[in-house]
Amino acid sequence: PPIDPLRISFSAAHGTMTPEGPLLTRRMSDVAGLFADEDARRRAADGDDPVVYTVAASPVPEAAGELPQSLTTILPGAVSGEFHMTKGHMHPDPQGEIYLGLSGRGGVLMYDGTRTEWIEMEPGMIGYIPPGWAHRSVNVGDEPYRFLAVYPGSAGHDYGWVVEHGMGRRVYRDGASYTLAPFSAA
Ligand code: S6P
Ligand code: ZN
Repeated sequence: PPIDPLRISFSAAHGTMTPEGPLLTRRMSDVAGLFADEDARRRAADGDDPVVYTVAASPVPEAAGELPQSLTTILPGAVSGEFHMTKGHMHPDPQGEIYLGLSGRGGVLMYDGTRTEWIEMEPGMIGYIPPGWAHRSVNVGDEPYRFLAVYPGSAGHDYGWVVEHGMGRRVYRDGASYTLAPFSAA
């Protein structure tokens, strides 16, 4: 059954949602194969194993008809120059999603198997992800990058698609900015 109406607060400063649902933490040891330089990723995992990103969620369930929300925080950093990012996924039930930038500087990399799109994100900006586009978020700044996601509860998450097809590009530090390089397998 659908849940009751909810009033939810979220913090752009802390990356929290209240009331809160499950909290996910992805450390360097959780993202094998994500960065092009897998040896450097493993060294970081075997070292202080830094957090790459966290995902806080509201209690709205991932169920048909509902509109769950989550708040992702990508910590600043890079692996051999490749900026911290989320694993990235495709919605197996092709449905759109919106991202609202809350703090920091980042972007959404999207890939439909042929075309790549990059949308720069900053506080107050909406990034729209159409159905059929895999999406990955990247922190290109030097402070936490945070965004709120709102997505259909029946969309699902297919991580294997990205492992198989890649994301079209990789995002590297380039001086004080960034550059998009052709995708290379890890
Ligand atoms: C869900 C939405 C986000 C991501 C989150 C983590 O549809 O796109 O909440 O789940 O940014 O990324 P990922 O790729 O590890 O799920
Ligand atoms: Zn998604």
